[in-house]
Amino acid sequence: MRLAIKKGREPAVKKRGAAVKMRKLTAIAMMLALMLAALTGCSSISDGDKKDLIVVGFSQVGSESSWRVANSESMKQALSEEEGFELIFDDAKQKQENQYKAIRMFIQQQVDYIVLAPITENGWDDVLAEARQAGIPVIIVDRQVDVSNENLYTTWVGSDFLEEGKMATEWLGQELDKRGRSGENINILHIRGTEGATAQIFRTQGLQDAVDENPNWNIVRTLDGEYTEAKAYEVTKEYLEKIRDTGEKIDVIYSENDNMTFGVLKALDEEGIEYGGEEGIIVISFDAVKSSLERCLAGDITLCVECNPLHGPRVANLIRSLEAGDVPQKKSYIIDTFFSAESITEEMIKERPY
Ligand code: GZL
Repeated sequence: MRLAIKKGREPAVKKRGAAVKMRKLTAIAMMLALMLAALTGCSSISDGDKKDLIVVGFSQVGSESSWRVANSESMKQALSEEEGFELIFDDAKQKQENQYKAIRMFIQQQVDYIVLAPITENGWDDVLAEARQAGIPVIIVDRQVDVSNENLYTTWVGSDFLEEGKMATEWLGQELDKRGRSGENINILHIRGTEGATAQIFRTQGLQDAVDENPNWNIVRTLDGEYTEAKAYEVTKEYLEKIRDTGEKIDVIYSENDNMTFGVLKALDEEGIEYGGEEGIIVISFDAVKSSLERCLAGDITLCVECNPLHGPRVANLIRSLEAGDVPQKKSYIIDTFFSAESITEEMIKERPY
């Protein structure tokens, strides 16, 4: 039945119907908005509150290792809107020029702070001078920068990589002693991280210093694994094929991160070379991510040297102290530890956050 409609007035029944329809449409719109916010991670923070957020541009090296993934997650959690920050995250995919681009983008966006995890130590003077010129404080995290003027960055936080190397080689000396092998010729296969990265420079120096002190220790080969499992597998496979008929033996593997260690062990498995245990090749690995601790428990890896990646809260606190007008110390070193196949337990692994 069609209702006669007087010009200019909605019949009540139609008005009610329209109100019901409007309420339904509003409910649907709200539900869609909430779903969109949940899906896109858009915050429920109003624009007004957004103005109070501290805007941070973070240039991350890449996602080359389990350590790096844990580091990124820590930064994202600590520099979240709930914590009072607006984070602009850029993954440089292990290319320094991408970090240059990211920093210049952050300058254009006039962020409040720039955080840089530099892929290598050199090549930062110009771009950091641009940030300084723009009046944007720069916090360096993890690896360090080698710059002509330390005023080009505000502060740095990260691990003491030389200390990590010393921990590993002092433990190795004790382990060889325990095995009654301290007088033997010891052949060391050295798997190096990305050349020029602070972690590589100083973990390598830790090994070299120990070799200089122990004339019976020999680095038989240094292979560049670039902190990735794939590259370390490739170069180790090639090396093992080369020494297959030479009788060259390996007593120790000194691998500058866990992902490279996994690649090395895969190549050893394919070559039928045994490792680990109390008699086999001693495997030393850096980072101590959960998956390497599990292989330590299994006896494949003999020593896991920690390199704590959870810098997010440390960086957030540095920014808060700068906001409060404090002047943080130029360099903040965190303390790492190590785990051996002899000491590691399932319970310890369960407690590890990454
Ligand atoms: C160390 C960090 C290194 C890790 C690797 O702090 O720079 O880079 O040891 C990572 O796993 O790729």
